[in-house]
Amino acid sequence: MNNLLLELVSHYFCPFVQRAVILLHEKEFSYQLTHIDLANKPDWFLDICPLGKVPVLKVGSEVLFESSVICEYLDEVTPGSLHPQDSLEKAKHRAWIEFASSTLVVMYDFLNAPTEKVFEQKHQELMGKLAWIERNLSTPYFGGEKFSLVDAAYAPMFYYFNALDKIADFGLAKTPKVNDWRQTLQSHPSVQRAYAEDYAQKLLLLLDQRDSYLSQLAQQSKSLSK
Ligand SMILES: N[C@@H](CCC(=O)N[C@@H](CS)C(=O)NCC(=O)O)C(=O)O
Repeated sequence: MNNLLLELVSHYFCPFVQRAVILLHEKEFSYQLTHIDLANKPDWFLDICPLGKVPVLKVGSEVLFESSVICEYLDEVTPGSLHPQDSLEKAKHRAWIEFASSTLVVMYDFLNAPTEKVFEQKHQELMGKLAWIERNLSTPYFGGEKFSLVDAAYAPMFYYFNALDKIADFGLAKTPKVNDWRQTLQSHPSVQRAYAEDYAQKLLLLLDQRDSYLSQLAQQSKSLSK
């Protein structure tokens, strides 16, 4: 089944794309990666994707969109499900995947907050999300001993943490179980393979170019370290 003809339409910095990349590695697919410019979406992409968002997975001539749908599909067509068998547990995992998506949106708003006030608001929101995760997390993985689709959904959030740690201490390690989970996921093989070595550095460069409160903090931390 892993010899499907797969093409993932991607954007380098998109955490939703990274979920799909993690699954592709976890389930040992070979695939082609096509990066697009989201500021200037090509017509062929707009013609196949009703939401105009990445990731899109082309399976032969078929098109899938929405990261959680793509991840479930990749899981289902290969042996060894990354979802719990029990229906209630599976439903709970799906709910926490939704929560991961809402956390990524807050994270994006935090990274791009234009003013200190918005930045502080988003920081509080993010810490609130982490507290919810802390209370519902098993270890070492989200559901216990086994890597699951929930883990793939959250792992890209920690890629962001790596870049933020280079700017300042934002208290991201204050939730101890989340912190341990972060370490577990970052040494999980498919998560490591999906994470480009230079990702944090490139993300910092991108954030630097934005007119955001975080970019001001990044400038300050650079001048302090000189
Ligand atoms: N719910 C979607 C979210 C995907 C998403 O927000 N992708 C962003 C990039 S990270 C995008 O393509 N944005 C382009 C746009 O909104 O025009 C999923 O899980 O796949």
